[in-house]
Amino acid sequence: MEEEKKENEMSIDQVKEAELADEKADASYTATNIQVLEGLEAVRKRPGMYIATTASPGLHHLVWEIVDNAVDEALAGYCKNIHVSILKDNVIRVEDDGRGIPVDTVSKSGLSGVETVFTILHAGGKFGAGGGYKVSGGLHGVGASVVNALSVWLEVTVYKDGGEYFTRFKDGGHVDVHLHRVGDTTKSGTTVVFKPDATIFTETTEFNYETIRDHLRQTAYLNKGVRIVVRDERGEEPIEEVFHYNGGIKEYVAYINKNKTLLFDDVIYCEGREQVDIGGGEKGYIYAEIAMQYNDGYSANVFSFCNNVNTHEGGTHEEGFRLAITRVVNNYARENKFLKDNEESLTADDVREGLTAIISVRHPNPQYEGQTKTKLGNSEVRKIVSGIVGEQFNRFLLENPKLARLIVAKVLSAANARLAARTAREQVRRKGSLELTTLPGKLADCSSKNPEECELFIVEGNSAGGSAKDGRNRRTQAILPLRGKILNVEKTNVQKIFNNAEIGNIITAIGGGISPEFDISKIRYHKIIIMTDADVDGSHIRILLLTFFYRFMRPLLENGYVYIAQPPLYKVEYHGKPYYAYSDQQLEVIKKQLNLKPGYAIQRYKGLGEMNPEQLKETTMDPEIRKMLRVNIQDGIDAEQAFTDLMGDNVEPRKEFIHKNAQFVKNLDA
Ligand code: 1YM
Repeated sequence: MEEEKKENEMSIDQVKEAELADEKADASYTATNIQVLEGLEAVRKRPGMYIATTASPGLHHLVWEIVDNAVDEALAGYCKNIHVSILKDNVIRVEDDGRGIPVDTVSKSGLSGVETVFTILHAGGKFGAGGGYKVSGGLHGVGASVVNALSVWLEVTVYKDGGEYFTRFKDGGHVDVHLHRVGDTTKSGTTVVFKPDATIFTETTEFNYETIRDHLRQTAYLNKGVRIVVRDERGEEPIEEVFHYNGGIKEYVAYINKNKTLLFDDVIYCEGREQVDIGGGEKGYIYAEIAMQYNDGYSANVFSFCNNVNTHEGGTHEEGFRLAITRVVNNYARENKFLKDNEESLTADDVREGLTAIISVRHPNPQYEGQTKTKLGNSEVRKIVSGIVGEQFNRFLLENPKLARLIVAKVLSAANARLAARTAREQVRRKGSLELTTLPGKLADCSSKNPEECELFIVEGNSAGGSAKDGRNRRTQAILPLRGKILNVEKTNVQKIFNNAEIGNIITAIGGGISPEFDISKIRYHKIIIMTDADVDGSHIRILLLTFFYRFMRPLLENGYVYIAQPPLYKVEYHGKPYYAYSDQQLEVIKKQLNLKPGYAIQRYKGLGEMNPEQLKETTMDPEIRKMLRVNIQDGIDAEQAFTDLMGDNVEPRKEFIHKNAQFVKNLDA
């Protein structure tokens, strides 16, 4: 009524003006609409440009994208709870209790805020003046519109200022139901529900609960105070887990170290922020927080993040951290006469030994470099992190002299081990066995010198080694037999590791040295294949080798160069022809197919040594026929825990791991 009256009272000019404005809005709306559909169509045509892969990681990327918007709302201080559910039929629902995405019309696009966010590429949170602090994820951060473009349908419900609003898109972002007010509410927040498009994600549209859970656990650790509930409703009984850490990365470090023996209980925590120009005359803040804790082990575990994205390749934040801890410990050690004037300074690696640390920065304009674009490049970050850690870590040492002494003693012992290892290495080198030109006598090398086509089989036992040598392709396949167990590097210092002959052979054969100097460009094989028996000893040797690679040649694992051979468990001979089974299930299938009577003789391979060269070749080594497992470490932190659990001092986590891995105990020999 009110409106009508007003319109009646408008002057002709006013009416004309209003009509003109409407037309303009219509035109802008139509223009936007065309742009929108072109934009979203581009995403559908080349999804790889936006989400890198349409395989399983890309599918999960959609979830991170929507969750990131909710997390940003939490970082801005408006949202406390985020619920992420996998619904039946692999539909995802993400809910938050923030302000709700704006529902008003955005002048530039002529669309509501919600429609803008979900249909315009890179709309992000930047439209409208004076938006809050908004970081772009970089690796993620492609925006909710990309999720919409790659979904068969997507629904958004916004609860805001007393109203509930709803909109729906279908077929890759076409508006199905325009944003409209559904009714009243007292709630506040945003709910997004979507179903990924199977014509885009051709490999799989099946979400992995563990992947989502692990990612969200990490997100909760990195954003203290945010409560994240993850739920899987696909099974008969729903699964639900809650992640909520008021201690943030301090708790994260303690969690990573939970099965390790600590040097002392305290987690050292540093934080700070600095204002920077972010262009366009606007100012933003760079925040940095660092948590660290020493354990009594020998490895360094430093994990870094920028805007909640794991910077696997490190970068300026890690450099600043390393500079600062090295400087602080050296100064402290010298001033307190733990290090004499004539003694060599402690190195960054000495200071990092046994250190678990998380570095988390937030940057309004991050630059990523490196092969996988996971290396932070912004140079100003180096000084900021170094300044924060330099001052606050130093203060910690001054305020806690007892703990400072423990740290210095630990670092000094690392330095001593390094010096001893250097001497040992020089001795070994003089003897000739570690020299890269002198390959181990036990190695049957291949003739090709092109690493890309070369394979190194590390084989358990001399007899299997002999069969492997005879059954191999001499041009591309090299064999290194191992005698017995190799050293558990998790419980040994560097010096002993160097003096171990089996390890020395592996290092020399592979040819890239070991960390910190490991050089992947020098390795002689791009496939390192662990071939052990299918029994408990074999599993043990395998895990020892993997631990060694993880600690000393990690890039091998990161690049996916390490494989596990899959020898058969059974051989069935039928009318003179061999049939091989690689699992118990497969054996049952073969028995059925061949219609074997019970009691038919079936050979159970106890070890690789029982196979003759021809059999070993045709079941396990021939690239045309064989099946191998590729070892990959997707998440460094989970791998770190798995190795500590398996190889560390505590027995309980090891037992638990073995219980969880039925495969491992199933092959227990009587
Ligand atoms: C389940 C997903 O997207 N929540 C969400 C998103 C936004 C806001 C609140 C928000 C942001 C701002 C102001 C701002 C976004 N808004 C925009 C844009 N959850 C989810 N919650 N008011 C509300 O950044 O200024 C983009 S994301 F651009 F519309 F402001």
